[in-house]
Amino acid sequence: MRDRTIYIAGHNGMVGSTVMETFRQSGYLNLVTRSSSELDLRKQADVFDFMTREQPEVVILAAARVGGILANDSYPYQFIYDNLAIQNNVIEAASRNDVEKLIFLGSSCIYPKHASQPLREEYLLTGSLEPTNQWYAIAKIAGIKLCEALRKQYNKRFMALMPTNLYGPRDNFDLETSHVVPALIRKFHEAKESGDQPVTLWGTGSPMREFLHVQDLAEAVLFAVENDLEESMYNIGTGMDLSIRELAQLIQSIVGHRGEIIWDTSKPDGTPRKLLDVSKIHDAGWHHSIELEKGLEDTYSWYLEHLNELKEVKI
Ligand code: GFB
Repeated sequence: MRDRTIYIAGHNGMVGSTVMETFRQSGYLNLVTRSSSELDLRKQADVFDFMTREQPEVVILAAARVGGILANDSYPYQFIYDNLAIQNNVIEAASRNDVEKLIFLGSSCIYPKHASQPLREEYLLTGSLEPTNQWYAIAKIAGIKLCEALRKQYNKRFMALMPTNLYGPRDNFDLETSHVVPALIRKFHEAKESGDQPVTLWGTGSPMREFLHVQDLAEAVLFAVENDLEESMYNIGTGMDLSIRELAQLIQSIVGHRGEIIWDTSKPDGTPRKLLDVSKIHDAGWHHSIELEKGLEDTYSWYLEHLNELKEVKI
């Protein structure tokens, strides 16, 4: 099994790079990768040529246009178009070339804004989406449905994993486009360094969020590659959430900042809550292993070690 050729799309991102490292450490040696400058996944002909030449047996689709609440709200066209183009091209090319298994990665924002909690897989498409990330969510829902249709019509082993909000080493620490965890690590660190200045955070602090360390997601991808899972879609999370205010207090204490926290309510809160029901993947045999506090401590250590190399990633 470990000699199978596996194409990891998006291997330079936080998810793709962690998946690649995890597969390498588990003894997979035939890993195929291309950077976005070598292969633009939005270009259909190039993706078809690449897949025909390489003939991977497994494809992990971790390439996507991603970002935090403000990036999603500010660049709606890039979030819907780039994601649709990438996944259409990769999924169709994989299907045409008889790839044995494809794992498509989505996000918990695909569920309706006011769905009951915790979110079960069958709540998909039962209500309207959170407006700030509807563009990204619609693209991801289309990707899930592409895999489901190929499964239903052609019996392909193409499936989707829906991770909750992710964090960890190699995240995007740009303050405009990042997610909340890297933004808070950077804001509290920089405020501490300038003498415990006040830190301004977005929204009211009341939204509830669930966080999964990217290493746990990589383990879930490995689990999905190595096992024959029955369903076409599985939620991947910890099953536990906390408020953004509680998250802020936790990161503040890990970083050691002693100043004030100011809430800028002109910035959006987004979905009030999105806690995943993870019973399906638990029943299949996967469970997360990194608890939030430990994961945040490790991420802060990684941030400190890489402060000098961190480049600002802008869309
Ligand atoms: O992580 P985040 O950007 O994304 O924001 P979402 C989570 C919450 O943290 C929101 C608050 O309520 C933000 O208002 N927050 C407070 C901050 N301070 C900050 C800050 O400095 N930076 C950021 N980024 N947030 C995204 C979706 O939603 O989640 C994506 O837009 C995707 O499409 C991703 O699904 C997982 O959880 O609100």
